[in-house]
This record gives sequence, structure tokens and C-alpha cells, in this order.
Amino acid sequence: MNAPRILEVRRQVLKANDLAARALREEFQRAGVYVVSLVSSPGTGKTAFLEQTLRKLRANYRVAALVGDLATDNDAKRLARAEVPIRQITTGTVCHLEAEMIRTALGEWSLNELDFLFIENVGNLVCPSSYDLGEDLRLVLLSVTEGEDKPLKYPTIFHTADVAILTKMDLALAVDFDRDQAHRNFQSVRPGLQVLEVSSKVGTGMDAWIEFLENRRRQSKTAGS
Ligand SMILES: Nc1nc2c(ncn2[C@@H]2O[C@H](COP(=O)(O)OP(=O)(O)OP(=O)(O)O)[C@@H](O)[C@H]2O)c(=O)[nH]1
Ligand SMILES: [Mg+2]
Repeated sequence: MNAPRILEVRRQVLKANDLAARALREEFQRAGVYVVSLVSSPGTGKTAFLEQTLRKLRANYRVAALVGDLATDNDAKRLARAEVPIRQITTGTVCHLEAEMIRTALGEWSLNELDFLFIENVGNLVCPSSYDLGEDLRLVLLSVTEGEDKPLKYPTIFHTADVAILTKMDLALAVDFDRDQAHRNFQSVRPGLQVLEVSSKVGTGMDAWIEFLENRRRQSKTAGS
């Protein structure tokens, strides 16, 4: 008797999130801000990658970021070194961000004054996959130290992402990373998924990533006009 009730509650939570995400997406589009979210396991390198991204973009664009964690504002402090507006969302026991949390965290920020908004999700390869945040582009990050099989073991998060970022490429040799196997695994769970390889530490692949991002933003503006 209990099982259907539990299912029903979960469906309503997801539906409420979808409605909130739709409203956010419309707001982002009206303001002309391109929104990118990042999901991955804990420690894949989301904050390191985002810090380098913010540093590269800030000369030419107006950028800001929200970052979610269960506890601490460590990531917000790290990102603030890029000298752009940053807000930490502390979720307590919740293992993902929800659209309503984004709405609240944005507060009085004027979206019209932003070109890019980044959202770093809580480190988790499972929970964030069901929650739309109204973003234009969802990145899933996987580091070479996590193992090539992760797309096979956590397929949903790879299904719901638009692009995969393979991080910590500077460590690939040290951990015997099998690049071909990793790419086969990405393609087997999500045929056609675009994968970019980077190292936030030494800067490999970062210029190509920025160029990719600028192109995506340009395309979305053309499609929206
Ligand atoms: N060698 C190397 N280390 C990296 C790279 N990117 C991140 N790291 C290190 O990996 C560790 C985790 O990086 P974070 O950026 O905190 O990872 P995260 O995904 O934001 O972690 P959570 O927010 O806790 O989920 C840190 O010690 C980073 O210095 C990289 O490109 N190369
Ligand atoms: Mg982080």
C-alpha cells in the first residue's frame, strides 16, 4: 500500500522542479544570459575547471557563478579568487541542487548584466540527474583518476548531459588511463556525445573549451532571435 504513495510524492517534487526550471529558463532567455551547469563525482575538478574558465572569460564577458555543496563555503572562496560575483548554496543533507534553490540564490542579482552564469552542482553522479536547473548547457565531468567505466556504471547522468569534460589529463599517464576505452564507454551510453579533454592544472584544452563555449552562446543567441 505504501509504495504507490512514495512514488507519487517523488513525481510531484520532480514536477514542481520542472515548473520552477521552466520559469528560470524563460527568465535567463529574456535576460540574454547563457547558463552552464557542471555535474560530477566529488573531487573530479569542477571548481578547478570553473576557476580557470572564469579567469579566461572575465576579460571579455560579464560572468558569475553559483556553487552548491552540502556544507562549507570552501568552493565559493576558491572561485572568488577569479574576482567575479560568486554565491555558495549550502544544501545541508540534500545531494543535488534544485531550480528553486537557484532562484533564491540569485536574489537581487540583475541577470541582464550577465553574459554567462555558471552553476556548480553538489558532487554526486546520481542525484543531480533528475533536476533541471533551467540551464542552456549541462556539463558532466569525469577525471582520468576515476576509471574509464564510470559512464557505464552511472549512465543516467551521462544521458542528461550535453557535453562531457574529461579532466586531469596531466595525470593520464600516471594512472594508466585508457583513453580509447573511455571514449568507447562515453559513446556506448550516449552515441554522439561530444567530449573535451582538459587539464585545469596545466591548461591543456582550456582554449578549445572557451572557443566551444563562445560558439554555443553565439548559436543560442541566433536561435533565440
Ligand atoms: N593534477 C590535477 N589535479 C587537479 C586538476 N583539477 C583539479 N585537481 C585537483 O583535484 C582535487 C579536487 O578538485 P576540485 O576542483 O575541488 O573538485 P570538485 O569536483 O570541485 O570537488 P567537489 O566540489 O568536492 O565535488 C583538488 O586537489 C584539485 O587541485 C587537474 O586538472 N590536474
Ligand atoms: Mg567543487
